[in-house]
Formats: sequence, structure tokens, C-alpha cells
Amino acid sequence: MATLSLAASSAARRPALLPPRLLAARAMASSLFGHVEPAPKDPILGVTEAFLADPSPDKVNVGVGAYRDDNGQPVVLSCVREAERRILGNLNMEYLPMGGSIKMIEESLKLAYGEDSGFIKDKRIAAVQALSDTGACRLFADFQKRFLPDSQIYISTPTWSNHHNIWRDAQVPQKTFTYYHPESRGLDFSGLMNDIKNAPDGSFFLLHACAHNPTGVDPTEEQWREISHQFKVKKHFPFFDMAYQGFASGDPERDAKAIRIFLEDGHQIGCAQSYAKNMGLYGQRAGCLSILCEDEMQAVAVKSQLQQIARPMYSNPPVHGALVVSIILNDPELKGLWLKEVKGMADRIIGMRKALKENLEKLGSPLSWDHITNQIGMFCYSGMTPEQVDRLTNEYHIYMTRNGRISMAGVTTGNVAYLANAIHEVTKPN
Ligand code: PLA
Repeated sequence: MATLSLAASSAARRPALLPPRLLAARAMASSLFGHVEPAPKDPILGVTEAFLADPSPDKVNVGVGAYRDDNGQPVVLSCVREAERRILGNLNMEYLPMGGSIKMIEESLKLAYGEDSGFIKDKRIAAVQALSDTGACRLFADFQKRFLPDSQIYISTPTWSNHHNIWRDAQVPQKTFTYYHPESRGLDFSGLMNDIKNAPDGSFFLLHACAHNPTGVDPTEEQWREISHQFKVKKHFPFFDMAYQGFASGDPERDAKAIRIFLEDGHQIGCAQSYAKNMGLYGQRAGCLSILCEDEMQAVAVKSQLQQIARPMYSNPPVHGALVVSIILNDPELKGLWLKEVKGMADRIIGMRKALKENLEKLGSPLSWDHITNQIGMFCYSGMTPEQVDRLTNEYHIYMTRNGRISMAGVTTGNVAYLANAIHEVTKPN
């Protein structure tokens, strides 16, 4: 366990290179904003920018985790199209309340906490609609800073890069905890348990509910039970980032298992939910933040404070995605169609994992690629080095994050052989 190194935060402030033409212009200008340096590129979204700028017909984008069909095209689910048909010409576009759509929140809580959850019946959950998962995390981080100003957040090594930005901007100090075991390409369970034990009592931990990003490595059910037990002993607070419910196993109920275990054990929890991936509503920014409180009175107070944080930032969340989500989840037929479509997406990704591994083996790669099929969710944490990734990009026009993460959602029947061949070329021993 370590305090987040300064390198990560100072990297965020390091200026990106400016073209000479602009450098000269800047040297001459002494204006109000003359000291503003260009921000470095985002390690994930910057990959998309580079991909778009590449004219090569061979280019492949396996950077950002955005689902594509087997022709490499973005997908709008049929259940979403049907919900949009019902909205069109019928529903108004009035402001939502500060806390967002009550219907959408109700449906989101059922997905995360369970259809018949006693916590929902007892009104113990403070919940607001959020600007997708990122917005839910940020609201929570701001809430944490405002009401527990001396607390810290423990974040797994590695994690989704934006987690660090979110808690940094909310000015919550960060610590890291052991998670991944590079040699086995699996979970470092004993390291993880040690760090949980060694953290001061009552610490905040950010946990990925399923389909850990970027590693694709989740604890087993038994391991989750042990983690939950140790959290109880230490009185830690688990905050679950559930950006991929349904994308790990194909079944949203199964993917909520970690959360359900913690609930059974009587924890108070926090949870960020997103419909970006599992409903394909990426750009709609539809999500939910919930905090399980001790009783209804506490939940009312917490919700009112979450709204108070939202009001000066964006006033109230967007309405269209909230309507789509609540229409789908409220209608048994549409919900059934959604469940089928989520499973379809998860299955296609699982199929591509197999295909990538088989192609690498067919090429005679002497390395083990078992982790491609052992890992789950959207990503394969390949084990490739930043230099190998650079070769993939420069020589093969394959775009991915430099930590070696492959978005399996961008792999298709059409590009898997090309991808496997390029990976083989840059990883084969000399
Ligand atoms: N949490 C985790 C663990 C994520 O992987 C992502 C998205 C989010 C939150 C944010 O989801 P949102 O769009 O609902 O706010 N990660 C993506 C995209 C898919 C990104 O970086 O924004 C990724 O490629 O890692």
C-alpha cells in the first residue's frame, strides 16, 4: 500500500508539446492566460483522438471501452430505439428535479440492491441521478470531502485512470492498495487482504463491483465474502463503482453479487451506476449515485446534501437518457429484450477473447495467452509493455492504452487475425 506517487499528479500538469508556430506566439504574448499550459492528453480518450487522426485504412481502435458490433460499428440497442419511439412526440423536456428522475432512480436501485430489497422498502438509500458513472463518482468524492474532510480514499493498483483525477479534483487524499499480481496475471489476494487489514479503521475503499478495469480480474464469490468480512472487522466503507453491470457475465443480477454480499453482511455502502455500457447510452450520461444510510431520516438528509452539491455544478441532470432507462426497466417486455441484448454483447466479447487467443496460438506464439480468456468484462490486460504498445500503434496502426489494455469490445471477426499477428510480432522473443 502506498501514498499515490507525486509522479502521477505532476504528470497531469506537465505541458504537452506545442508546435513551434504557437510557441513563438506565446512567447510574445503577455496576456491574462499566458501562463496556461496545454493539458496532457487523457490516457484513454487521447487514444481515440490519435486513432481518428490516422488516415490508414488498416487502423484498429481497441482503446476506449465502447462496444462495437462484429462489423466494427457502434450499436444502439433495439430496446433503446423502442423507448425513444415512445418518447418522441409524447413526452416533454422539462427540467428534472435537482436529484433527477425519481422513476429512473427507483429502477436503478432495484438493479443494484435487488428487486425486493428491504433497504429500498425502508427508504434507507439516499440516491440521485448522476452524469453517468463518472458524475456519480465525482458527486460522492465531493460529498466525502465536504462531510468527512479528514478521510482518504483507497484505490486499487491499477485502476481506471480517471479515478485518480476524480478524487484529486475533489481534494480527497489518495492511497493505493494491492490488487493485481503481474506474474500470474490474476488477483493478488493476500496482498489485497493485508492492505485492507493495515489501513486505519473506518477507511474508504473504492471497489470495482465487477469487470475490474483495466485488469479484467475479479475476486471470486468466496474471496468477496472474505473481503466483506474483513471490511466489517475494520469498519471500512466500501464505495462500489459498477460501470459494467451485465457486461461481466451477461447477467446483471450475477454481476451485482459482490454488492449483495456486502449488503447481507450489514455494511453501509455507496454505489455508482452507469447505463453507458450495459444500455449503450454512452453519450447520454445516464447514471445513479446511491448511499445506503442507517435510517430514512439520515437518507433524506444525505440526499438533500447530494442535491446541494449538484445544484451549483449542473443544476439538474439530463432528461433524455433518464426517460430511456426508466421506460425500458419499467416495462417487463422491454426489460426482457434489454437482458437478451446485454447478454448478446457480453457473449460476443467472450467469443472474441477465444478467437484472439486461438489466433495467437495458431501463429505459434510461445507465450501463454490463457489470461485473455480467464479475464472478464470489456478489457484484456494483455501484459504488453508501453514500448510494445507503441510498436503496435506506429507499425500496425493499432490504437490502445499504453498500459497494454485491449478493449475486447473493439475486436471483430474482421480484425482479430490482424490484431493477433501484430501482437505476435511485437511480443515474440528475438
Ligand atoms: N468507472 C469505470 C471503472 C470505467 O471503466 C468507466 C468508463 C467509468 C467509470 C465511466 O463511465 P461513464 O461513461 O458511465 O461515466 N471507462 C471507459 C471510458 C469505458 C472512459 O475512460 O471514460 C474506458 O475506456 O476505460
